[in-house]
Amino acid sequence: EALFDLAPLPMDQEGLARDFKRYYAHTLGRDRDCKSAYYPYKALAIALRDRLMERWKRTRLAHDEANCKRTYYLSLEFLMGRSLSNALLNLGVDDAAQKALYDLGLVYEELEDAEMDAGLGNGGLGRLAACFLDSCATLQLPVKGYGLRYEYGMFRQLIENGRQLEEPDHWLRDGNPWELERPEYTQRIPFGGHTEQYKDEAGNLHRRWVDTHDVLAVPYDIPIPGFKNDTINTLRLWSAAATDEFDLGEFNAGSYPESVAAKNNAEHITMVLYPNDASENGKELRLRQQFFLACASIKDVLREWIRLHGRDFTEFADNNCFQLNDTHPAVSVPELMRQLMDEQHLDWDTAWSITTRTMAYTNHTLLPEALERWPVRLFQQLLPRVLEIIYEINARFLSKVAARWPGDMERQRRMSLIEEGGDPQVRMAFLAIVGSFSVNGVAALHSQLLKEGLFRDWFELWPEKFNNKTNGVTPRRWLAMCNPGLRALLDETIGEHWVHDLKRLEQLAPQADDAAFRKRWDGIKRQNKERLAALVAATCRVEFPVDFMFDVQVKRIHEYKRQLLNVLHVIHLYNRIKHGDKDIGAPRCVLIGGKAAPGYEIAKLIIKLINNVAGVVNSDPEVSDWLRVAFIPDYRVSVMEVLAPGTDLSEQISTAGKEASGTGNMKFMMNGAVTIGTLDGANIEIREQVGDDNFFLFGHTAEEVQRIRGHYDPNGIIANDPALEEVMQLLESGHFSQFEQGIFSPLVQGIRSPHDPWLTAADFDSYRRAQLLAAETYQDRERWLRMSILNTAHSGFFSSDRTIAEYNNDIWRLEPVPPTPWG
Ligand code: DL6
Repeated sequence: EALFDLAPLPMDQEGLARDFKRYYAHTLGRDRDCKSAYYPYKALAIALRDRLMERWKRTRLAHDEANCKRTYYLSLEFLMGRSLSNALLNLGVDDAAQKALYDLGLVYEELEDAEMDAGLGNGGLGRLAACFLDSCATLQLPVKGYGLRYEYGMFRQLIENGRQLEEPDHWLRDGNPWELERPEYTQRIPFGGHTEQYKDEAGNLHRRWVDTHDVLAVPYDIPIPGFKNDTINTLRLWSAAATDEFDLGEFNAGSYPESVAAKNNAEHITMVLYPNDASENGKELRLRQQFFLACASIKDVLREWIRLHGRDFTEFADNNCFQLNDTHPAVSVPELMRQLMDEQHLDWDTAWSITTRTMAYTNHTLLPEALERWPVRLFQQLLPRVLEIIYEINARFLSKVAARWPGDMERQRRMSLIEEGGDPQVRMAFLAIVGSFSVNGVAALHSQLLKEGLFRDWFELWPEKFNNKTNGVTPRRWLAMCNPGLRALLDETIGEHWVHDLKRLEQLAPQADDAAFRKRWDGIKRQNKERLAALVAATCRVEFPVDFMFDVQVKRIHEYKRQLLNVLHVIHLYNRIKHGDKDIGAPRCVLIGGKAAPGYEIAKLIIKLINNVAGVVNSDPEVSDWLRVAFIPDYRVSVMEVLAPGTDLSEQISTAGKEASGTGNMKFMMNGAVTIGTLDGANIEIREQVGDDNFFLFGHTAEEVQRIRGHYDPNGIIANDPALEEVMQLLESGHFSQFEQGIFSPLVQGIRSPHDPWLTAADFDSYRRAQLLAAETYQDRERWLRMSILNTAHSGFFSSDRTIAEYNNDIWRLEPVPPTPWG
C-alpha cells in the first residue's frame, strides 16, 4: 500500500507546466535544437496520462467494491481519432494547459496536429463505438470496450491524377502514449486442431478441442475519461503474439526460417484493419480476428468473475452483459458456450441459459450483401469445436421452429443458422439473434424495416427481443471540442451544463429571433468557415470564398450514399452557369470526401469523376464566381472536426431504406448546418426534431422505392427531364474525361439501368429543386441564420448520452458507479 500512497497531482496551470517541462527536457531529452511539435505533444500527453492514471485506478477500485453489474462492448472497430484535446476537455484542464503552453511560447494547435488519428475503424460503426465509450464514462456506467489493437489502421488515402491510392497507416510507428500494456492479463487463443470425446473421472462423456495451434492475446488498455467526473473507463485492445513454443521438429531438421514463420503468422492476426465497410466474407484472417477478439475478451471476463466470485456462475448472467457491435463479434455466442462447458464444466442448459441472458446484438445495416456469412469448411478448419456447438445450437433451435410451425419446412430452411448449398455457410446474424435477449436497429426506420424485411421470421418468433436505439454522437468531441467559438457562446447564453445534458440546447431556440444573437452566430460560423477554407486550400489547392454557401458531403464512398447524385447536381449547376443562367441562388462551394474500399471499383470511379468535374469547374473563370468544387483527401475523424463547424449545408442523400442511421448528419446538425436529405435513417428523426421548415427534404420514400422496383424506367425519366438530359449528355460527351475517353461509361450505364438499385435518376428532379430552394434560402441571411440556430437548438436528442441511457434502461440495467474518493 505504501507504494501507492501518492498525493493527487495538481490540475492547475503551474503544476501542468512543471510536469510538461520535466517530461520534455528530462524524460524525452529534448533541447533547444528540437523544432518538431511531436515532442511537446508527447510531453503534454504524458503529463495528462499521469492524471488519468490515478483516476483510472480509483474507477476500477470502485467497480470492484460495488460488486456491480458490468457491460462489455465487443467491437472489431473503435474509431477513436485523436486523444489529446479530448483528455484535456474531459479532465477539465484545457484552459490551464493552453495557458501553460502559451506562456512557454508554444502553439497548442501545432501540438494537436502532431498526434496521429487512431483510425481503428472504417466509418459509422467504429466511430459510434468511440462515442458510446465517451458517453458510458460520462454517465459513470461500468462499461468496458473490447477490441483489437491493429498495427495498421484504416489506410491513408492519396489522390493522384484524381484517383484514390492507398497507403498503409502505421499509426503506432512513434509509439502511443495513451496505451498501457498489460502482459499480466495475456490470454491463450486456440486455432485449428480437432475435437475428441473423453470420459471424466466420474465416467461422464464430454468433448474437447485438442492439438490446437495457440496464439497469445496481449491486452493494451486505453483510458476513457468521462466529462469532468473523475471516472476513467477502459478500452482493452488485444494484440496477437506468438507463444514461445518453437516447432522443435522443424528446428532440428534445420528449417530455422520455417520454425520462426509460425511466429509471423500468429502476429498477422492483428496486423491490419480490413478496410471494407460492407463485408469481408470468406477471408480466413478476418474470421481469425473475430474469434481472437471473442475468445480473448470472454476469457478475460470469466477470469475477472472468478477472481471476484470464484467458480460459481449462478449469478453471472445477472451481473454481466455483452453488447455485440454488429455480427463481427457474433462468434462470441458459441464461444461463451464453449468456455462455460469445456473449461468451466457447466452443462448445456445452464451454459445456454447464461449465454442467452448476457448477449445483446446491434444490427447496423440493411444491405443484404453486408450480412456476414462464413463458409462451414472454414469454421471446420479453424474452429472445429465452435462449429460443433453451432450445429448443436441450430439443431435445438430448429426443433423449436418445428414445434411452433409444424410442417413448415420452408421456414426451417429460411431460419436455419446454416445456409445449405454447394458451399454451406454459417449465417452470423441469425447466430447473433438466437443467442441474444435483445436485438436492436440504430434508427426508428431501420429498426422497423428489420422487423418487416431481413428479420421478419425472427420478429414473428420473438417479438419481445426487438427494439430500437437511435444513434447519437458525443457532444464533447462533436461540439465542445471541435467548435470552441460556439462553445463559448453557448456557455455564455445557457450556462455550461449543456455539455453533459444536451437537451438544454432547446433554451437557444428563442435566441433565433434575436438579431444581435444571430450576428454573433454568424461571426462564429464565418470563423469556422475560414478554418475549413484554409484546410481545403492546403490539401486540395482550391480557394473557397467564405461568402459562398459551404455544401459538404463526407462519408464512405458507396453507391447507396449517392455521391453520384451530388456530382450530377454539380454538373447541372455548371451547365446552367455556362449557359449564362445565373438564377441558381447563392454561389456555392461543394466539398466531397471519403474513402472507397480498395476493391470497390465503382466507388473509386466516383472519386475520379468528382475530381475530374472539380478540375473542369475550378479552372473555368466563367464559373468560379458561382461554383467551386473540391475532393478532400484522407477524410478522417480529425478532418471532420474542422468540417462540421464550417459547413452550411449537410448532404444526407442516400436512397431511402438503405442508410441504417447515419451519424455525420447529427454532427453537422449540432454545429448548425442545415440538412438536405431523404427520408432515410436518422434523417427522419432529425427532421422531426427540427421541423419541416428547417430541413430540405427530397426524394422517394422507402415504401416508394420498393414499389418502383420492377418497373423502373430511368431512360424515360431522363428523356422527360431536360435538366437531367443535359447533364447526361455532358457526362456522356466525354467533357469530364477529355484525355481518357469513355472511362465513366460504367457510371452512366448504372444510372441508365432499369436495375439501378440506387434510383439516382428517379430522385434527380426533386433533389435539384430542393437544392435550388436551399441556395435561394441561403441568400436570405437572417432566415438562414435562424435555421442554423434552430438546428443546433433541436439537436439535443442526438447526444450519445441519450442513446446510452436508453441502452442502459432497456438492455443493460447498470447502476452508475462514481470512483472511490481519494485516500
Ligand atoms: O450505426 C452506425 C452506422 C450507421 O450510422 C450507418 O448508417 C451504417 O451504415 C453503419 N454501418 C456500418 C456497418 N457496415 N456494415 N456492415 O458501418 O453503422
